[in-house]
Amino acid sequence: MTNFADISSRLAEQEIEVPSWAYGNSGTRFKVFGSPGTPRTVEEKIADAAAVHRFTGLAPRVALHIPWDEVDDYAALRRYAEDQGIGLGTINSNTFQDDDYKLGALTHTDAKIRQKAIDHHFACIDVMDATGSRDLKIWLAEGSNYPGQADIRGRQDRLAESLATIYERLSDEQRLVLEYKFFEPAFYHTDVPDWGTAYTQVAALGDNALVCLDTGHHAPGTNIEFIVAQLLRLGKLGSFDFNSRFYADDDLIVGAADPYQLFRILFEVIRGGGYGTDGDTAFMLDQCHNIEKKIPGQIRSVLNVQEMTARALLVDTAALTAAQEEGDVLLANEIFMDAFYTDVRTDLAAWREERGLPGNPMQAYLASGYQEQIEAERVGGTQAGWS
Ligand code: LRH
Ligand code: MN
Ligand code: MN
Repeated sequence: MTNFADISSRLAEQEIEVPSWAYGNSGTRFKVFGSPGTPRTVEEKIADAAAVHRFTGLAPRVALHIPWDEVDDYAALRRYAEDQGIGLGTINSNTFQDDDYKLGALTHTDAKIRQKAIDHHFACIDVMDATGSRDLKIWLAEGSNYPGQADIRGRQDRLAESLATIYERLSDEQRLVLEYKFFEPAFYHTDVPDWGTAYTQVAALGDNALVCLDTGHHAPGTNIEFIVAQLLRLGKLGSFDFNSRFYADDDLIVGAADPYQLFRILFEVIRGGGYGTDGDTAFMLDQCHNIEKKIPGQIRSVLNVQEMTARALLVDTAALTAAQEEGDVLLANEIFMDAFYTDVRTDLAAWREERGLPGNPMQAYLASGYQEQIEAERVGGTQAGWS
């Protein structure tokens, strides 16, 4: 049996990065709903992210998306974040909202357009130098809609060349993480559709090039924990973009659609040495809160990850291995499920209180007056940029 006391120090290793765009207004292509209190500036998004960290102790960094979070002085932005009690995390590049990239960016047949996209990544690396960010995250909206439209092989070659040029610009402390997605916005073929392609591309670059696994970017029924196990085995799981999906790239609250899947993923992360001080796999959220309040949405999200991490840490691995090796199928499954079915909420509340955090972060946030204050003060909040 593994008890909560056995895992409590491991829980302190958990860090979850939140996305700046989760605090902006977002929606679907049908409607973006405005919400009172939405940040009007990058600084206000950072202040909201800092609030999530104050109440949960789980979210010490906020990721930025460039140009959505463009400012004149990134060193000043870093100081602002640090004054608020958090750091600036992953820098996400954006080559999906410029007309020039309609037929591709890093894969485009026109060298001038490829260079424009590479230059954008160089600018992102300059931002990283000023913010102290470790990771450059690249998600590419590139592909084609019709068979025959593009030379899918030639695009892989150009992608490899462009990525190598970007990778060369990174310092030894910086990393490139390449995110895959099986479809959208292209519908016939996508240039980085799966972990195999992402792995192939980053393996050719070097040790500081890794894969980002966004949980919403797989076909229904995909065994994501198997991908986690394989990438960790290969030393190439750089980061997660956590969220939930029912149908497509829904970007819902992580753990909302299928907490058991989240548990299984986290079990493999721990098993594979990707958790906390064991490894370098970054936990990030990539979510949008279209109809719920954004800060509570983020609080719920980091708590969901913490709760499933605790349950995954509770798996009695010695007993599990013994049952597996004896071929005791049902016992092995029972040991696994026992941990999943353990309600850790009371233990987690006590664990937080021991560390000077509110036992119930959601309640504490709602009682703090922060939401009322931002709703009264901020008029005319902006769209996340992503809708
Ligand atoms: C693409 C994606 C990628 C983007 C983010 C806004 O679907 O997951 O990570 O940067 O959404
Ligand atoms: Mn993502
Ligand atoms: Mn996505």
